[in-house]
Amino acid sequence: MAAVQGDVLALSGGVGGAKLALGLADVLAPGRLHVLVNTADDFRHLGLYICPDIDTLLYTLSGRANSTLGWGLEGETWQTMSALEQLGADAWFRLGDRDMATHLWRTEQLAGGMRLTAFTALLAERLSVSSHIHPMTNDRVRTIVHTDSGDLPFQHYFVRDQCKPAVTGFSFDGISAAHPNRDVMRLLQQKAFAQVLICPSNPFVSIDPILQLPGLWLALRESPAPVVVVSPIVAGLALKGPAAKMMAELGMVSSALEVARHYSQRYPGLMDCFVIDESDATLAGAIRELGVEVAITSTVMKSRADKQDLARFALGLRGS
Ligand code: FO1
Repeated sequence: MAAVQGDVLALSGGVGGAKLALGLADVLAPGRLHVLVNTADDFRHLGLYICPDIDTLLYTLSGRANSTLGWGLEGETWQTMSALEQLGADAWFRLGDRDMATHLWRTEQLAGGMRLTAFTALLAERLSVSSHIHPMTNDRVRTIVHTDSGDLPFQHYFVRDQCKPAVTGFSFDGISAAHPNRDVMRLLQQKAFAQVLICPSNPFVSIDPILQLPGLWLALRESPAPVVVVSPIVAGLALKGPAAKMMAELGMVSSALEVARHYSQRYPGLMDCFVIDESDATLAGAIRELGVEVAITSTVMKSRADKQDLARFALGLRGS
């Protein structure tokens, strides 16, 4: 399979996206993968500046991620959390004792004026991650989840309330004034990428916040690189997280076809190829009617080899 020549840009958020990013990092030469990461899940908690999608990606790419949880560190201890609980302090957002070092150091560096992009590059280097990890913006963008019991900051919805409230919509506070990552915009203008990959992350709360940054999705569409999307929904289910539940609550059928429709309606002309799982092969015709090429393979990533196989498959696609 002709491997793609040049650098690759992946858009990712959450645990699902990090899995494909790991497969891509494994099959590409060091330094050829760039990952544009969602930061709209970031929040200040216990006085700490927390960036869950950046940390999940860095821990995954550096082989440190907690394999059971998908987030946080392997072999973690929770002494600080249990001490906070004993004090009656907020302990619903689980910060492991070793993970705490990342939050403490980032909070200190950003308070000293370092930008998130610079700190993320420093952290990647300290974790020996050779891929380029680009926070989607240095500006403050925060996902608000609109539910039938009111508006919730993302982590309150996702962790504190365990995704239980029924969603009615999403908004990204601050996004209209935010600038997309300048390095990535420059690389797009320089036509540095041979392919753009949208990872199987939650379309609403991981990918939309990135694509809706002013000027970004149009820059992706104008770039010569084919844009390949890997469906986060397989046989009507999200493999991790609340995407299928959100779709049902938004009145959408939770299917790969509806994800393709969501992206093609919001970002017309962006997608060149949509990758679906073999179990969804019957949806291919309807997706092609959206004007998108369809590629079919096994998209369920259980083993490391699965991640590498899916990465190789996606990199071999050129789109229409
Ligand atoms: N997710 C949870 O479901 N429960 C947690 O207690 C939790 C803690 C946590 C700490 C650090 C971190 O980087 C991620 C953490 N996550 C937790 C995951 C996080 O909420 C999500 O991965 C993203 O925000 C959405 O993908």
